[in-house]
Amino acid sequence: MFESLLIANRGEIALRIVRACRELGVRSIAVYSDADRRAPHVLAADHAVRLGPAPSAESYLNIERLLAAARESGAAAVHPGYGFLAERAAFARAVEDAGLVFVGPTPDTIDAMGDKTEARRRMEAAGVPIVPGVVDPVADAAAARAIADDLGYPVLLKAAAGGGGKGMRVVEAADDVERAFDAARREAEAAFGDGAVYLEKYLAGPRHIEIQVLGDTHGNVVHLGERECSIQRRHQKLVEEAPSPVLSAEDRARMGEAAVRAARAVAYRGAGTVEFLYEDGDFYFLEMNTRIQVEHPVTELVTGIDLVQWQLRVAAGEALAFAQDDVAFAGHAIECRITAEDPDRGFLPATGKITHLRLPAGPGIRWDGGLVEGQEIGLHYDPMLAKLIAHAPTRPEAIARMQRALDELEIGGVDTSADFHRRVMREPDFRAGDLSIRYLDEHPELLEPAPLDDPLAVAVAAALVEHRERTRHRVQRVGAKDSPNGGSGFSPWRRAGWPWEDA
Ligand code: MV4
Repeated sequence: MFESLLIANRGEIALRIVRACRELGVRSIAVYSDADRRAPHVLAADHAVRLGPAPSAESYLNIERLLAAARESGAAAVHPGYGFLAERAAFARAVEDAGLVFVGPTPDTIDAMGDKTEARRRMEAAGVPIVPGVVDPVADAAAARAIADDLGYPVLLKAAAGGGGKGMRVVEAADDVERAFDAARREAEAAFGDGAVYLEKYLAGPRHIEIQVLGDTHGNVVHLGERECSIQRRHQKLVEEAPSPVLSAEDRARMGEAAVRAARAVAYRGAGTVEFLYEDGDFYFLEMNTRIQVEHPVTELVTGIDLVQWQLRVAAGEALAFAQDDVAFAGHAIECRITAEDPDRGFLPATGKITHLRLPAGPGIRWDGGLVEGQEIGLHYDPMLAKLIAHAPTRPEAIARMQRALDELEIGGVDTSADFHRRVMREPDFRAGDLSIRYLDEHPELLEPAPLDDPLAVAVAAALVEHRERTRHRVQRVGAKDSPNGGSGFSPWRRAGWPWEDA
């Protein structure tokens, strides 16, 4: 194992990687921007290096600064986490050129999967099912029209340099191809500096099911089963689970084998994810993510395999200690992403200081987060604050456990998505496992506060409001300036006193 690791990331994933370092006896080196000077990942690491000002471009995305930090701190390896530079081949190359180990696949693998048409070409050659369509960029609108006529409508135009849903356009009818093609080309050019566009048959309501793979440098590749990630909003996943509520053991084996073929086709090293669209027992390769993913904990909980630890072991040249037949699945795990966003206002990003924090604990609960009281949540970085993961023998038990944990969770001072997750856990289609990528379109009620429709709850609420009105003078005696809520007298986490108690 290498002696030290620079973690080129922040927040919960940086902390997750620090924990893996601790268990392996690797010295952990955090990096931070001015906004993160006292962030939990900085305090947790063995050593920390300042990168620069808060904006990502001047800190977590600054390759020069990161390499300088690695040099200064004597790092032997670099872990990119997810987001930021995790899937930039140029970063992986720069790390290796500096004589350091990059914890991830080779730059060539990242390049091959980053180009979506190249990826489709390779997958087709490897016998991995791809969505019907082309494997080369389309030359012009006329060519697009001919291909689309042939495939049948609707079709989907995608940017070859895209991914993650950026620069996609659905085309419903032949007359719309030309306009959509020109728009997609312009959008791709503006977003990626590369106007190449290709097209696929558009699937209307599939599930998003992805397979975790793990490869080493000795030619071993295994898959660790699937994650169902259908519940998402604007390509941001919100809830993930393992296993999928619909996959049979045969489906799992077929998709797993396809994912292993996909990984072998690009000589995959480390932890990666092969994304599929799944509809009625058929599945199609979508993209491969060449990084550790946010939702990796659900796979860790059902397989008992520490993915981040294995990323480090593989990067250090170790061979996988288990074969496909050794991978066993136990129970069901669900992850809710807790973000600083207000689900009642279109997931508007929320800011503020964490004034109160109570974290869930107890059987089968895992909290992957880097949150502390007093922390300022700003707008510089991704709004994801933490992940709450529940593991139990069955899916209904995992849901009940997640509900119990969400009820224990208290975050004061910043709006979060936790209420949204409470609604999802109660929603009948979710509970039935009836999911698709259209889930939130089909459940707009989840994006509004739950109606207060229980007569008893309404009566209690009215009584409390009445009480508060009558005792306003008492509340106002409390030092308004010191109050975390600016002196409104109300805090959900601070008992203001019940009507039957003396103030
Ligand atoms: C599709 C599709 C339907 N048909 N491709 C969205 C992100 C990018 N990874 C590919 N995406 C899609 N590709 C065909 N041929 C629907 C989506 C899609 C989607 C996929 C996975 C998870 C959520 C999604 C939400 C909207 C659209």
